[in-house]
Amino acid sequence: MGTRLSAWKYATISALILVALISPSNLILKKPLLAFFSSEEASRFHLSPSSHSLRSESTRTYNFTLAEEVLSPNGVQKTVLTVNGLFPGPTIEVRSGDLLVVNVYNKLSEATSLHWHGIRHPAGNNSQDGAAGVTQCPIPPGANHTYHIHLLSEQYGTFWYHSHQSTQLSDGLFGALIIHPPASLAEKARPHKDELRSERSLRYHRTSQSSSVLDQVMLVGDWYHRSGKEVLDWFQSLRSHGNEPVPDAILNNGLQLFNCSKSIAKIICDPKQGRTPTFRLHPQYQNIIRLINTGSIAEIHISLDFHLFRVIEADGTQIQPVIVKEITIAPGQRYALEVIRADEGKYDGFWLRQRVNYEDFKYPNVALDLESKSIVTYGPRWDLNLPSSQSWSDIKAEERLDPLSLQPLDHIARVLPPADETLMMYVTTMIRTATGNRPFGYVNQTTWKPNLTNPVLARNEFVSSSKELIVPVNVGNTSNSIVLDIIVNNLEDGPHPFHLHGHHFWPLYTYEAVMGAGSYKWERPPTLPTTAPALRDTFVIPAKGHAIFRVRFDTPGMWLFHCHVLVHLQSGMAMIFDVLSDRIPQEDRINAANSCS
Ligand SMILES: [Cu+2]
Repeated sequence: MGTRLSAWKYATISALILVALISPSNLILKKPLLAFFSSEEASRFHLSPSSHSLRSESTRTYNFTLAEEVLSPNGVQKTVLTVNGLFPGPTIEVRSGDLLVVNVYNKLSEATSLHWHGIRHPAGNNSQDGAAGVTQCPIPPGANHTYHIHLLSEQYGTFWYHSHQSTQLSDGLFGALIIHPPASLAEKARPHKDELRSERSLRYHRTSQSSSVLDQVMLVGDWYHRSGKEVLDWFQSLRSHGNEPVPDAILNNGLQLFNCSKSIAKIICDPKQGRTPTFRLHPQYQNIIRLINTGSIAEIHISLDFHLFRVIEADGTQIQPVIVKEITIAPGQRYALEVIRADEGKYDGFWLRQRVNYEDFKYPNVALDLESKSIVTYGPRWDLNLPSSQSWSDIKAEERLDPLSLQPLDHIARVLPPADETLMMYVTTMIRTATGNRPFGYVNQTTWKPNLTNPVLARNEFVSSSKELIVPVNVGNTSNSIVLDIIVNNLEDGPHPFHLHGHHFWPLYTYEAVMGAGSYKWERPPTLPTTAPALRDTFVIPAKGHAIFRVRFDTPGMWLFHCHVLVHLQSGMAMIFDVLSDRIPQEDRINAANSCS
């Protein structure tokens, strides 16, 4: 009785707050959710757009204590890296133009660093990028380090933070970072009325045309029961024969239910500690999900029974919405989507399917459920039976998200500048006798090994070596930027999701060979688009093929470009763009050097 009374009280108070906040331009509201979700259910993965869109730019400070804790996210015990006792880490919510200050206290037993994935730092802030060995020394155990992240006034969307040191990402050191647009931009980002009208003519319904939004985050990614170090050691041992380690599970927001009897490896497993991830949607609201692939290797296909996805954002770029039944998301990538119900109200709960490709793995792992699931419901979750919904059985090619076809929402952003120069690269993993028959990742015959005591940015000279490929990117005296076409050839039979730090790029073209090698041929250049596709910061280079990315480099600094597959990065598949290094302010370089003392 007491709980119910206080719920009513909350509802009344929030209604009053609402009345105070509502003006015709303030369309994004979330306060009533206090009444919709019980306090137990209201989650740290639920976002509060209005708390940020409606305020002015300010300094937002987060204090992060990193620690090692033995947890059982899916019932299987593992030493997990937590932030303030949480796995995944707390959700950071800010707005465009904020100064985000993160005080990190490293209580881990090893050094660490945090990278703000997808964030475009203004000039002079390369040292805040968090790439250990490139822009800073890692933060030693027991030490503090403060990041000052100046968010650009035009950047907003779905981002994340994660460790950029060693294998800590695969042990759980990550969290969501959401930048809300100010109300003026939020208005612009909403779909055009024409688009909504044409959607309504389709044979499904958005539950309402409500202007209220339920906005939540899903951190979906693969999970190893072993520690990241054991996984990497195995990959780099003679035993792996260069085969990538197959994960054991897919977690959603740090949860899953594991069938303990399925593991042939030695594990400590208690099924009572695992839980099927469950998400509640609001039947009257616009339901937005921000998907982030936080995994170490697997691309994940995501679909929701009897629902369509209206994808509105990719890697922080607002896109012309596309409606699909299935999304494939690679490690590091993000998509924001609106969930649209397409059944006749027959079901209470639905399966969200998180499928991985068996073909992506070179040996079987019986522990891995190839179609791990979460539950999505519109009702309270405590009286829920397991969903009886069926999967989409007839997903056609055009009903899957085609990442190359995504168009920016902003018409001005559709202008594609021509390339000033073209750069060719080759990436692969190789087993060579010179490296003791152990696999290493390569970019153009170099295998990256971060120098953890003398980061690149802190040096007097930026010179390439076999362990650090540093490619200078310079512009003429009269310009502040240069546009490069980067052709990345993938010499092996597995894909590589590549991530560029500090810049976004236009993915112009990809090619995957059916047989043999699929490297770029100068004599037969493909036809490239003439208008700009949506800017990305992470994109898959297909197996035995190549990709062409166009980048406008405009921010001075040492920016890493690397594969986001953990064992590929950790065994060397990375290189550095030395962008306009003569314009890097001394203070930025001193910051990098000071991180080492
Ligand atoms: Cu890779």
